[in-house]
Amino acid sequence: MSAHSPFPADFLWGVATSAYQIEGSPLADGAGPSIWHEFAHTPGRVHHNETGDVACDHYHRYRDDVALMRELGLNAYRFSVSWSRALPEGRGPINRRGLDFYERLVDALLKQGIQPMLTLYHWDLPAALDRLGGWLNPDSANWFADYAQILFLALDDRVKLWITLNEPWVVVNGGYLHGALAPGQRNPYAAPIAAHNLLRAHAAAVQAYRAEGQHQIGLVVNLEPKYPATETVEDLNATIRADADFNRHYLDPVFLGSYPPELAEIFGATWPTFPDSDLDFIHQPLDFLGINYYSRQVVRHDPNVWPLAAAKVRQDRQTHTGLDWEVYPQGLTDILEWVASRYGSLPLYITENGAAFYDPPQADGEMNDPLRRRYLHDHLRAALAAQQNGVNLHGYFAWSLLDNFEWAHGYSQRFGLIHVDYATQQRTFKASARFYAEVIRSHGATLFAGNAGK
Ligand code: IFM
Repeated sequence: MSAHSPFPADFLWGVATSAYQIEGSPLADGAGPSIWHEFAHTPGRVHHNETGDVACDHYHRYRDDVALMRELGLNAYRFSVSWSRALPEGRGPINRRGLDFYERLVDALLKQGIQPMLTLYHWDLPAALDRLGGWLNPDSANWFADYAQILFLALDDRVKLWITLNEPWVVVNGGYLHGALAPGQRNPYAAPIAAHNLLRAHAAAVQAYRAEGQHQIGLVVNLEPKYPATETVEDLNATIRADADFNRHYLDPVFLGSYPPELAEIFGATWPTFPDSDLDFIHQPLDFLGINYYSRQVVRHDPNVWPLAAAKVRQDRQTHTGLDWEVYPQGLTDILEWVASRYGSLPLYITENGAAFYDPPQADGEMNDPLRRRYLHDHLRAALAAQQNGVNLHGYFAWSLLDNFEWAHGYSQRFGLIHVDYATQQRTFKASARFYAEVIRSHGATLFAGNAGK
């Protein structure tokens, strides 16, 4: 680290994607359907009834996409494995051709000097397991550990960074509490149970890794600092509830061995009692934690919002992204410092950070996306500020390499550093991609150039 190169020499510079969002061909080569395949094919669930059937056709174009990563100068790439490609029924017979795709991808990455970071679960549960109750079935922890073990055996000789789950809060909140995401349940009784089984599944995979694996395993959560709208007791308490629900529901059990007490208040009669032995099992040391950061929330008390009795106060004077998320880089510094102070100094990665903005077409074929470029600049500076305050930060992964399938929003929201023309599958670097490449090339020094944030 020097004045010109503020990031450590072994810092990981990456981008992140997930299987269903980019691969396309979800049923190719013997794969089984996932809950996202079925959800997207249910009319009315996704914007314009769009699906991941083609997406970015990464399943066929992965070599070209790895070449783009190389052009960006990345030294790391975070992707997820589709469980139902490896195990079409979620358990039972292995589909070798499905696994082969990930072997080829990992080999292509390594050949270009790009370190793979592999997520085992990024929301696409095999549909066959959902028919058995999905994450509500207590056996789900064993199903997941068995699947994880198959991946460890296949790839731990080449993959050194493993992630169990991506964003369990979203899986539960979208999939089991409010129903906007697959599998589309709206059930306050289901949500705490699904959350608990996800945590048990995470722990079971970590335990299996300790027996089989040679490298590192961690968890990825999405975090969002919560700030009170006013200093009234009502708003302060609402903020604490929102923080417990969003930021501590998964991290407290993993790192402290207990659920935040506010959850019982939030879920009321639908909050079950969980055995202490489960919490002991969930409370296992991790090698690192991945944090996905996009925005913050200013919170006020609102009894009409179920079940939190807390509402977001829109900050109208601030820039908002296409998804109406406030752009707030300071929140990244705050949340990294909060994690380090509450849970200790384990290695942290920013495993996702990015913004959906409308990118107007340009006559000359150049894609100019000043808001995304600015977002990237300001958040990298915010990450560095936390690191300089002592946070043990090891890498940054921009979301996302390519424009892709943004879940219930279909293709209407573009997060890519690289633009995708879905009619032709042509990829075009946006200005933000060129900026990120320059940040990587200069090892961060360019973030401090006079006009870097413009
Ligand atoms: O696209 C998602 C990703 O799958 C998980 N984290 C947030 C991203 C943007 O919404």
